[in-house]
Amino acid sequence: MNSDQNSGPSRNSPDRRLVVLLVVLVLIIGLLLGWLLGGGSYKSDDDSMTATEESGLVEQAAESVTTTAAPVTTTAPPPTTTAAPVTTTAPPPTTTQAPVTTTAPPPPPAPTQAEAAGCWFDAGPLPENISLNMGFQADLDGVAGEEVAYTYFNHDLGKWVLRAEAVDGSFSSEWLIQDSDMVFATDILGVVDTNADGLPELMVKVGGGAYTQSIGFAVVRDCEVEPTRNLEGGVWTWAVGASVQNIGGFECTNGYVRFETASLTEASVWFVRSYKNSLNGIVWESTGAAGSNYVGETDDDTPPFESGYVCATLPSMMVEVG
Ligand SMILES: [Ca+2]
Ligand SMILES: [Ca+2]
Repeated sequence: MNSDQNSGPSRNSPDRRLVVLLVVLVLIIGLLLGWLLGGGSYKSDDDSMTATEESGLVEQAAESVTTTAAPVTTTAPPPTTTAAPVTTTAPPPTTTQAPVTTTAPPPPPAPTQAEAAGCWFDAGPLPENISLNMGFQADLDGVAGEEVAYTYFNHDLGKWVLRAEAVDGSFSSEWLIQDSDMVFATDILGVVDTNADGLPELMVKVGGGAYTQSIGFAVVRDCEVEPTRNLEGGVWTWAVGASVQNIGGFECTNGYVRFETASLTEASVWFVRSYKNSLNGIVWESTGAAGSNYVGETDDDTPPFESGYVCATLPSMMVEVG
């Protein structure tokens, strides 16, 4: 039995081994073919993966670049938003100017010059038989608006009159110049400020003789025009001019007026009198300074001063009146 069992396989062994060898060869060839074909596909997969990975990195890099650039554009807007408030703050001035024009109309009831000055005076209408001189218009009392002062000759009275009126007609006042006459026309010579108090005086020619003119000063205060006076209460006038034996004049300076007069004596020298006077209210007073008054004589017949007057005038406007 053992021999049969052993002889069987030994008899068929060459064929079986050939078959096994062929099967092994087929398997090996199949494996080789499979490896060759499969290796190419792996390599291409790897390449595609790396390629997609690289492209992915490029895209991420590109995105990171754009996302980092974006903050720059987001930080730029703030300046434009801060610039806008400047344009919004500009309009307010135009809106605040508008109220001024709307508040301007309401206060039209302005007081008259007399009401503003707290006084009242009415000289009445001008007489009919008169001759008028030109008027001087300025703020003569230092209150409210301007006043006009002028002289006129009243033919019925044979006298000159100094008249002052508020421009708005709320007050008027007159001074009858007693020393005036028809021969020498009375005129306002100018608006001055002899005492440097800011309030004007009217320098007025109130009379005259052959070689001289008589000059006085008047003021407009409390709605009235009135002459200035000496300490005794008389109307202050000063003779200005020159004759053979007399000269007179004055000079306004430093808030006072130096009035001078001189007469030629029989000894052929000039007897001189000089007064430094300052207007206090409507009264002329000595300045009180040492040497304010001077009385003396010259050494010879040379005149001690020039006749006439020097007094700076304030701005005023010449106007037609009546
Ligand atoms: Ca006035
Ligand atoms: Ca004055």
